[in-house]
Amino acid sequence: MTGAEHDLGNGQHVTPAMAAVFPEAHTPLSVADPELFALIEDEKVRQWKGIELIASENFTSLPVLEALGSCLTNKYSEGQPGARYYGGNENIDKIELLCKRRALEAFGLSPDEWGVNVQPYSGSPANFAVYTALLQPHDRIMGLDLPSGGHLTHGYYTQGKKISATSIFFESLPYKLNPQTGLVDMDKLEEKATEYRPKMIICGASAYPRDWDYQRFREVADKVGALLMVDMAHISGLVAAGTLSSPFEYADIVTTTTHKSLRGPRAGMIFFRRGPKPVARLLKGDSEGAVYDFEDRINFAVFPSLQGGPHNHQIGALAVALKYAATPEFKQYSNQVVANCRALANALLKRGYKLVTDGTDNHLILWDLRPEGLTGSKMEKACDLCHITLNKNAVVGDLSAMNPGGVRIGTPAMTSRGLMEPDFEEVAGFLHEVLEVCKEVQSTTGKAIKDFVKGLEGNTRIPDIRARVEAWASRFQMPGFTVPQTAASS
Ligand code: DSN
Repeated sequence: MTGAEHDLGNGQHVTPAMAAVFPEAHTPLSVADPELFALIEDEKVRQWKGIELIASENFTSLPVLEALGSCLTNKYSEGQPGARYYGGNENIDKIELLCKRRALEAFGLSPDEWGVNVQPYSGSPANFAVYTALLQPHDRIMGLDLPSGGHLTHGYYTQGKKISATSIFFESLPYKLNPQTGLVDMDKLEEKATEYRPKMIICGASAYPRDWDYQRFREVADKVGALLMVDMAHISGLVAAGTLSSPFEYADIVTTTTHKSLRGPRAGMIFFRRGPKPVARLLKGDSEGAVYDFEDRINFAVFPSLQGGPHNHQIGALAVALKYAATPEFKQYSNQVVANCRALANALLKRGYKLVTDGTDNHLILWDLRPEGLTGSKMEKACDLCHITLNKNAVVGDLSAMNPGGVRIGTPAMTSRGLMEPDFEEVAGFLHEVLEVCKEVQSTTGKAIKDFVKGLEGNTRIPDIRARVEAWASRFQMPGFTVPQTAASS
């Protein structure tokens, strides 16, 4: 042994040979890389002292973080449990099977009717794997338009440019919101689908404050002979908890990320139907008694078509999150996410502000800032300076996502820190103050964003709001990690 620092306890030690080739093998991050360590500590403080309102973010748990930082990251395991391309997967197989079992249980699914692939690295690869598996190049798809709240991977393109790979490799015709109500225009969707005859209809969004009429989507899909894929990434935690309606009765395929309302690690899943097809879902070429053939096609699309080795640390961490997603406490959490969102919405409405659809059913609201003479970018920037994190977002009637007229605000992350309805009324108070500053600044600088940002930076109310936001937010505990002692006592 070369020194006390190499004694690992339990009778184990770092040998001189290992120390020579791998000196940091057992060194804590704080010693091995103080520069990166300090940046992570700074990020912990940022997360703790701020009000986190990005609707797609959440704070995960210590056991999820532990599994993410475990030795599972070391292992290659291409293929499926029991049929891998490398040896040494006896433990990884058990972990992936556990994760799949828990995924089905969390959403109340029978393995006779549904299967799941838990290997997608995240939501975008999951969606592209579905398209790769079930569509031919240039097949037609229909998804919610991005300026209407849809996701890039649902086929987004602009007048001059195909933006998403989904629109590069497939023909995409978006459906939209009804400009009067801000709700998905189901009649128009049906009319367009009847003419366009898509091979797949994609239901789901990144910025939609209401629940979905899955039954109507199914009816349209059946009418035109399309597959129905539901991307429930934003709401999967609320679906698992039963807080929102479930798409599984109606969908052929359901995809999701796992780090949003589900509160797991950053990863993705694809659920696919198994077993005999109901007569109403027989597609052209299917005979009666046909069975779903999605499983092999989807597994093959994930690997070898699109991905390499699964990220086993993510799959292990996801198994942990799914265990908790099936508990009564998670149901209570999800109900609170929605109750908090309603409280926030009502507090803003009471102040006379305009929300898209005048409220919310789920974890997010879309605040239309156009009646205030502001853009989403300005509010986002001002909030950032006050240590409130949210994002600019298109609101119904915006033609482009580049200069949107509103902001998207979500409650999953702060609900994980224990905030309740009265706390979100205080959040509305902070947002109101920031908006007032924006108006005041714009009245002196004019509308140009460069001048506006300069005006914000020189505004004396901002440091005061920031100090009060930080003092307020740091009263709430952080899940998953302890804040650095120096920050906690400052
Ligand atoms: N970027 C995510 C969101 O914020 O909605 C979706 O992928």
